[in-house]
Amino acid sequence: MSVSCGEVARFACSDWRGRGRTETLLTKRALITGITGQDGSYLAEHLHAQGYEVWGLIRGQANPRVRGVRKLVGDIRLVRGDLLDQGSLISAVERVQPDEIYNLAAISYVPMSWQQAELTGEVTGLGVLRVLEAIRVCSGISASRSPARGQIRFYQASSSEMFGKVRESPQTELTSFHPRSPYGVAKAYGHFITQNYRESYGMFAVSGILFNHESPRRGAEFVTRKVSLGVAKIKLGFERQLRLGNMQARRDWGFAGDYVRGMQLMLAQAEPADYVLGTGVTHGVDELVELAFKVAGLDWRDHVVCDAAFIRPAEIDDLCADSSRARDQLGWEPKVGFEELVAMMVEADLELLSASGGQADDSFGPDSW
Ligand code: NDP
Ligand code: GDR
Repeated sequence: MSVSCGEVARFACSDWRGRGRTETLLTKRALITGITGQDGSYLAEHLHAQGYEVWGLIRGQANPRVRGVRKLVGDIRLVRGDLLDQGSLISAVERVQPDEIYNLAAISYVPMSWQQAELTGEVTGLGVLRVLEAIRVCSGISASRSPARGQIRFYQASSSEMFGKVRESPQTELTSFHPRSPYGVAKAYGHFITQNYRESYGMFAVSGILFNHESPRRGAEFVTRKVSLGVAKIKLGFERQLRLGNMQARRDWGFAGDYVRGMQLMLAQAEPADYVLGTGVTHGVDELVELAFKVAGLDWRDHVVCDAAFIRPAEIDDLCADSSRARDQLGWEPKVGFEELVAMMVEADLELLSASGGQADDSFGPDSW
């Protein structure tokens, strides 16, 4: 029976243990870890629009962020699981029986990785191994038994943080790593273990090495959102100052909505491979700040204070992506430029804070490392 994209069909099939089931299936079923994060919600929306049945892995007993993601992406199903708990991941894969798994879950805030280095290694590093093991066990794959056709395809959220103290610029899939934080080190482990499972077991496992990508849904602890929220609070009279760390750092910033398209394209290829996604253009934190204040008709020099509490023990000075492989092989290109992105974020926060009387979901407190 052939089912074209987006069509729905009823048919009987067996799960990986051979138990029969009859279900209504969409063409593809995706399981997303990290569904409550920035990328999780955009990816869920994108896959849903492509006709996928979308499942999200949720941790915790009463995760407060579930309501938020349900509001953004109505039509998702949820399954419990935690990257720290191997059994829960096996149960989740067994229950969902996905065609594709996107592993977006991580401790992703770089300063926190110095405060909780071991936990970061467990979640952001070993967590990747646990998801791969769940796939391997549920698919009956071993060193002597390759995966059958129709195997689960796996996407790992690798990061430009792995390049760290960069060896060359711009960075490609072949640039070697010199991570500068426990987070970057953990991501490098996740990257290599994904590659290793591909090479050891023939799994369709790929890493997207993504450069910074932002949006109005970005966590308030990251610099772009901290700035857009700060500008909005100052403009509306709720605050007078914005305290920041290293204003000289440079990043390759893009829009998250563009990057999730690339994730799905990576899993749609005939052969598994790793890809860099970025804009190829870098800007300084100082440029970000100047532009964000300008969008609100303010002068940053009247409000921004440099605070040593936000300086990191080891910094990455400059990152710049060379996404030629993604452009040539996936046909991927970012659509939203830096100026548009900053304006989008400042305007969204002005609207949010105007409506909420200055309240935003930035309750983490000061984000010094
Ligand atoms: P977020 O920090 O917004 O989201 C992280 C997600 O991980 C949350 O949904 C969180 O769930 C989940 N999570 C944390 N710990 C666990 C755990 N133990 N078990 C299960 N889930 C857990 O990240 P982004 O959406 O920005 O990024 C997505 C991924 O891409 C991350 O892996 C990040 O490191 C990586 N990345 C991001 C880039 C960016 O610029 N945004 C660039 C390159 C890579 P909960 O709600 O329960 O806390
Ligand atoms: P990054 O993003 O560390 O690149 O990791 P972040 O926005 O936290 O920092 C970017 C740069 O801004 C400088 N900076 C500040 N950063 C924060 N958070 N707060 C400040 O007050 C501040 N002042 C200056 C930082 O020093 C840094 O140089 C993000 C995360 O999403 C990772 O999970 C992801 O892997 C990488 O991007 C690619």
